[in-house]
Amino acid sequence: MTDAEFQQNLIEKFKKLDADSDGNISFNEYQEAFKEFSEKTLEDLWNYMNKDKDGFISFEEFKTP
Ligand SMILES: [Ca+2]
Ligand SMILES: [Ca+2]
Repeated sequence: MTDAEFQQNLIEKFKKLDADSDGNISFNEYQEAFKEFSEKTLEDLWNYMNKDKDGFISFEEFKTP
């Protein structure tokens, strides 16, 4: 996979999670997408990804491991 393909892949994933296409993933959108995870796992992963704690996952946060 090239860097461009990898980037495109990330954008596709982000768009799928961003149900209302406002450029941010809200906790509700995130929860809908990962219903099969336990609440604890969801919260841990959310807190890990939402680095600036603003209540949304931006694309910048999403693409940063
Ligand atoms: Ca959204
Ligand atoms: Ca954030």
